[in-house]
Amino acid sequence: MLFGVWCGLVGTGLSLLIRLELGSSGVLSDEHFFNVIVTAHAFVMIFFMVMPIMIGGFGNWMVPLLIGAPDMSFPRMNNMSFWLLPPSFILLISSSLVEGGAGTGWTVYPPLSGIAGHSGASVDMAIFSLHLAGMSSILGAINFITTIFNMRSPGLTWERMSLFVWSILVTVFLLLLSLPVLAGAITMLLTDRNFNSSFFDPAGGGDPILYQHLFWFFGHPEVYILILPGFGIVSHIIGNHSVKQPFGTLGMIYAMISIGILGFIVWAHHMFTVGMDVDTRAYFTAATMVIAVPTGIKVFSWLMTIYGGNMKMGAAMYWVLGFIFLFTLGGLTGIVLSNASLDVVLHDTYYVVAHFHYVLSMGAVFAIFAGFVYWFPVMTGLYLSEVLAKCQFFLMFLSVNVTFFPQHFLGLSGMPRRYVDYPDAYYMWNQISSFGSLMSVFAVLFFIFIVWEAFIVQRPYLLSENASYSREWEMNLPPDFHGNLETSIGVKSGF
Ligand code: HAS
Ligand code: CU
Repeated sequence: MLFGVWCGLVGTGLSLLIRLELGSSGVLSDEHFFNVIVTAHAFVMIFFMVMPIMIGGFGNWMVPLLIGAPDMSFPRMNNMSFWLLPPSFILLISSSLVEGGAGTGWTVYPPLSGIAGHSGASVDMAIFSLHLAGMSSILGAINFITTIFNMRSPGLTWERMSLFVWSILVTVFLLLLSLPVLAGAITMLLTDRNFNSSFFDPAGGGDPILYQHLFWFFGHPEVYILILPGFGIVSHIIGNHSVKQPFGTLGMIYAMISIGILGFIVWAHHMFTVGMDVDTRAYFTAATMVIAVPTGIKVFSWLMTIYGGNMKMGAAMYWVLGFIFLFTLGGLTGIVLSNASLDVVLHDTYYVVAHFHYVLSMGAVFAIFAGFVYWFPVMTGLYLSEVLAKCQFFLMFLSVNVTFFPQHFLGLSGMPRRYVDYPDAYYMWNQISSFGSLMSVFAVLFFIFIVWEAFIVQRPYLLSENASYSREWEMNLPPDFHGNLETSIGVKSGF
């Protein structure tokens, strides 16, 4: 979790560089270097911030507690899963120090990522970085599957298991099934670059579109990998703050499994402009739209849990409500993009950038903030200042909306993504967006201050004051649960 937070600060720094460049028109930096920053920003945020915090951090910490296990199945494999990440991160960062860096975007499409587009070693280093990060995730996934299948406490049946644990279980299956495909694609790219193969080179009978299919067969499940643990955190917090079982728990489980399965059969909605035939585009449009159904089940079940619940409006709940509102907004623009005919004009514009930042910066990141604020007492034995935490939420809510809402307008009026400059017609919305980004950096610094303040002031976490948050409530167990929690959990935390 600390590694993820630290990388998150690196990623935030990179995002501020992007917004500083785009805060005014006229090229201030080297065009290729701009793309190197964009590429590094995406990789750092996806592989070194969201995944390590959600799966590596909250997953490893909370899953054993929530299933009543003393620890994960394979602690040493877990350790290796972690220690693969620092070298992976170092490879990524140092890739931008050799031969001008990798300016390929996180998708690493050939021919730009081929030997003609990037002749130096930087893309090779980025590929090795992805190999290591992928290995780390696969080891983690094996560990979670083994732990959740074998180490649940007696009586904790599948339907009774916490929705957070379910979300991690579905996520790690997606990891296990999608990452090897990415590994294959980037290894083929590596041999194309270095050993004269031509998987993606038409000159040797290959096809660059094949790379896009392989990448997005991984890439689309990956976006659900980024959001599903967030869904779990949100369900968990809503269930506990409303002091009742989450509404439609079984439906939520089926919805997550459906999202996981459907996520594997929609990948070509990222490729509507490559020249697929119209029937194929119709299929991928329809299949993509179907995902709104299980996702709608999640959203409406959360709302129904809040409705009629005995709500405690703590700071964590603010983040959760912000999540539901803004994730839904981002999901709806996703539905817009899933229309192949609309996507022909919107593809590679800022509309796409606005879409994925609503589901990521305001979906995944809001869920991380919610989880951090909610579990902070469990992790440290201390309370955050509720007043400061609520103020910080409003500052962040305002600033990310100021940053990303104008990007819808930029995209609709045709501003392309991954460009260092723009015509003056796009000046106003870009300036506003950059202002919001600067504000959000201050909001992040404010959050660091709040955490520091909690350690200085040392407000203790008293179990007796939290009688309604009994261990059974934490685990989302029904009141008639007669399992054997006491013996299997051991003395682990302040639950
Ligand atoms: Fe997405 C591109 C479509 C969810 C992340 N997405 C991206 C990229 C990222 C990303 C990172 O079809 C850019 C990748 C790149 O670098 O190029 N996305 C969808 C759809 C959903 C969706 C349909 N995306 C996510 C999540 C992400 C994420 C979650 C990460 C956390 N996305 C696309 C498409 C592209 C795309 C196109 C390619 C664009 C291009 O040209 O490059 C769905 O899962 C969203 C479902 C959620 C909802 C909201 C709640 C549901 C309710 C039920 C009622 C709603 C209904 C819909 C019935 C829909 C409340 C009615 C429709 C109305 C408009 C009113
Ligand atoms: Cu997708």
